[in-house]
Order: sequence, then structure tokens, then C-alpha cells
Amino acid sequence: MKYQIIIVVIIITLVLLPACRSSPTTTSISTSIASSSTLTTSTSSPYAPGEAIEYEGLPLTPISEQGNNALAGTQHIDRNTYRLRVDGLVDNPLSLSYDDLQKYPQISKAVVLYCVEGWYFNAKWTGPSLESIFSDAGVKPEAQIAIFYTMDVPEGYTSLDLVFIHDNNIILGMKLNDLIVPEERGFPFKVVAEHKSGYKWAKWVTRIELSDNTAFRGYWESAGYPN
Ligand SMILES: Nc1nc2c(c(=O)[nH]1)N[C@H]1C(S)=C(S)[C@@H](COP(=O)(O)O)O[C@H]1N2
Ligand SMILES: [Mo]
Repeated sequence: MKYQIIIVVIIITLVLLPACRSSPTTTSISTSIASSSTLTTSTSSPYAPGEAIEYEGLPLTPISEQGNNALAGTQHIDRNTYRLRVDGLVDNPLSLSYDDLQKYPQISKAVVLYCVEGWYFNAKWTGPSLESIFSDAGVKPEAQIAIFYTMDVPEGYTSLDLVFIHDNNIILGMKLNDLIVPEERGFPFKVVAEHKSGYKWAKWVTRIELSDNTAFRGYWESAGYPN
């Protein structure tokens, strides 16, 4: 009788254990099927159609949840008439159209932007490197900084050291999470000044001047923010 009970217990354990082990797997598969079908059938996703949701294994902040700062409101730039001038201490001044910018090799990076106001977001940016544009312009050896002139601050919004630009392979972000950079976010691009505070990430840039004037200070820098 004792033996019969022990055998029954062993049989029940052998039958139930594998079932217990497999049940979480079954649950997680059905849950993920359920949540992905919810994503496609409802409008609850914060990501826009075609927007990247992760890059190199890290989640990206949806554009709809990213911050936005503009000292004089959104600037409007027409893609068809837009030109980026690259001049100053260069051998060949450039006047680049939107299509010209897209013809350079497009580099992607996921970078966190931190605004001094305390908010931040992680986004994927894609566009040409400043180095590739500067090599076409033939930057003179005496140049030390790049000054970014923007629609809202035509006197010169900010500047970056050429050594910093080179060391970090700084790019002009024409795509944000794989979508064209929205107007309020800097169209046609935003300078992806990784490792620098958000105010150094110029939007609506129309001119980049190569300069040796290391005393230059941009809009926020003149107001006391670190250069
Ligand atoms: N031309 C221009 N660029 C700008 C600004 C601005 O007002 N004008 N605001 C800056 C600030 S303070 C921050 S935090 C970031 C915000 O970028 P976002 O709008 O893409 O989030 O843009 C920066 N670039
Ligand atoms: Mo900011």
C-alpha cells in the first residue's frame, strides 16, 4: 500500500512538473501576441507610423514624448529653397541644398539630450557628419571653431570647437527616430552635439562659419551658460 502511494505521487509529479515549467512560456507567448495585436489594432502606441522604437538594443523615447525648446518659437524653413552656407576660414565656400546634405554618407547614433531645465530623452539621429562637409569645404588650418547661425539667432546661435567636432564625429541630424526631423525640432536638421547640454544642439541652422575667434559666445553662452 505504501509503495502504491509513493508510485502514484511520483507519477503525478512527473506529469505535473513539465506542465508547470512550460506554462510560463505559453503565457508569455500569448501575452506578447496579445500586446502586439493591440499595438496594431489600436491607436494607443505613442510611436508614430514608421518611427523607430529601439536602436542597438536600447529603447528610444517616442517623438511624441520628447521635449522641445525654442527661444523665439518654431522657425519655418522651405525644403526646396533651403541652403546651408559653409564659409569663413575655408578654401571652398559651400552652399548646400537639402538634397546635397542627403547625398553625404548618413550616420546614425542614439544619443541622450539633456536640457538644463531638467528633462531629457533618448533618440536616434541620422545624417551627414560635419567632418565630411568640412573636408569638402577645405577648412583652413587656422580655423578653431564652427559658429552656427540660425533662423532665430542670425547673429550666431552657438559654437563648437573643431577638436570636439572631430573627436565625437558630430552629425547633423536630418532624421529623428527614422522620420524626417519635424519643423519644431529643427528642420532641416539639428546639430547632434552629444555630451553637451541641449542648448548647444542648434536647430534651424542656415550658416556654419569656420572661425579662429575663440572669444565668440552664442546666445545662451552670452547669458552665462557654459561654452
Ligand atoms: N536655433 C535654436 N536651437 C535650439 C534652441 C533654440 O531656441 N533655437 N533651443 C535649444 C534648447 S534649450 C534645447 S534643450 C534643445 C531642445 O531640442 P528639441 O526641441 O529638439 O527637444 O534645442 C536647442 N536648440
Ligand atoms: Mo535647453
